Amino acid sequence: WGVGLAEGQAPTHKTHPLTWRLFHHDAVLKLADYLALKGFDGLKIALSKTPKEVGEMIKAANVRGRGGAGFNAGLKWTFMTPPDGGVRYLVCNADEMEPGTFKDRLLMERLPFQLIEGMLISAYAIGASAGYIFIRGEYILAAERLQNAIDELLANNLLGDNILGTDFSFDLHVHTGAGRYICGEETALINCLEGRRANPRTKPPFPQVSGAWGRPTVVNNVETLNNMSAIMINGVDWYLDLPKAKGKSETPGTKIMGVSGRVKDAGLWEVPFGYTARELIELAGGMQDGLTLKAWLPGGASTDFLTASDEHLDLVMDFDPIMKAGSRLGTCLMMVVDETQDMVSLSKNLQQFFQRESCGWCTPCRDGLPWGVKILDAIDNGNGQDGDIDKLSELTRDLWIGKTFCAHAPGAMEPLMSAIKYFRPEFEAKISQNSNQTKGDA
Ligand code: L3W
Repeated sequence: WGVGLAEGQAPTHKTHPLTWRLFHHDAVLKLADYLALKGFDGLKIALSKTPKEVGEMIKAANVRGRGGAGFNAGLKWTFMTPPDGGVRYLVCNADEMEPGTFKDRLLMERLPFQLIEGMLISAYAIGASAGYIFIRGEYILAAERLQNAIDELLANNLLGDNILGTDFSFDLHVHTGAGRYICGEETALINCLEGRRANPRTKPPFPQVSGAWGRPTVVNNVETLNNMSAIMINGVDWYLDLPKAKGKSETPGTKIMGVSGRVKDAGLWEVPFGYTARELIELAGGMQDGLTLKAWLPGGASTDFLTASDEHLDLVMDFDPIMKAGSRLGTCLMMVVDETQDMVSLSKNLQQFFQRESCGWCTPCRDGLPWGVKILDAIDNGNGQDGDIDKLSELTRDLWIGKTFCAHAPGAMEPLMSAIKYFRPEFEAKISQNSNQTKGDA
């Protein structure tokens, strides 16, 4: 966890606010251990302020949402409709199903109290009296550890009624999902939480106005919520200054970044914003012996392929630079592709995933994604036709933002569009292998 530190220097709550406790314990699973490492100091500071003051701090800190979209969490909180005496909810989005992404799992399995403390601070700020951790069903260990932490906190007046003797009360529940990628979309998540079919809802109204059971609801990602305690303890200016350690970004805070694929040492690192893609791959020990980097996805399957060019490898892994290069940052867990991997079958694999995970609610997504798979499968199996690449390109336009109900299909089109853009000769080569072309009638 000591990335960016001089030799012998230990990570602290100031240098590595998300993971420094793991320098002391492999996992912090007992309340006593968490309390000994500044546990709930952030909550105590928050409770000494008004909810409005806490909300203003988080908004000023510009904690950009870590689930993929990068929306300012504190600003999102301000969209809650004013209290009317009814219940308001805080939901933690722990449905981490983005391919290649496993940062929230680490935080929940090893630091369950830190997430709950972040939720308590956030719930206090937005006036929520009940909360849910919506966690993907496969994360069995994380769900167990969160439930154990909740039980211990309830027994110690750190959850439930009149927390620490104040007027603030908060009930928290762990809700396991049944395995649907679309539940990561906040309104599909809310439908699922209510026991309905998990398809997205129309936005607006946003959940902050009408969310779970029609009540004002904030949905924040696990990693986002993990930032709250450290901001209370160290202050907003400290958070804003964190990227100065690298000097290449103005996005506040640190981020759990990672690399998977055929690198020597795949994994996760907490670093300040400002690391380049090249530096992240170096942290992962570089490519495995004998392999050369060909392409990479910045953060999950629903981002765009970028290449091994210096222009792309020197990009700072940050929301705006990656967006300018044509992709979204996504979860910032890179997936690398080497020269031995075939972009057609890789694209097919990704599209099969998105097709399977479509909720089927809107026609373009439900019917369009299988078309993409069918064409890619034909090309991959030597049955490609002249014109197939044009058809795939047309599909990427037909399934783009504004033409589908939610971001699922447009997200699916990102890796496909960019694979064609940068690796078109690989598609053409496979099509030309088909000796049975029905020219002009594909
Ligand atoms: C009020 C406005 N609120 C935006 C809020 C909105 C949401 C957040 C981001 O996901 C990618 C997608 C997947 N008034 C607002 C507003 N908000 N404008 O800000 O919103 P948006 O629309 O930019 O993004 P999105 O559609 O929620 C975009 C990925 O994120 N995704 C997320 C998955 C996350 C997890 C996880 O955290 N475990 O699975 C799901 O679709 O890649 O392309 O809160 O309410 N005018």
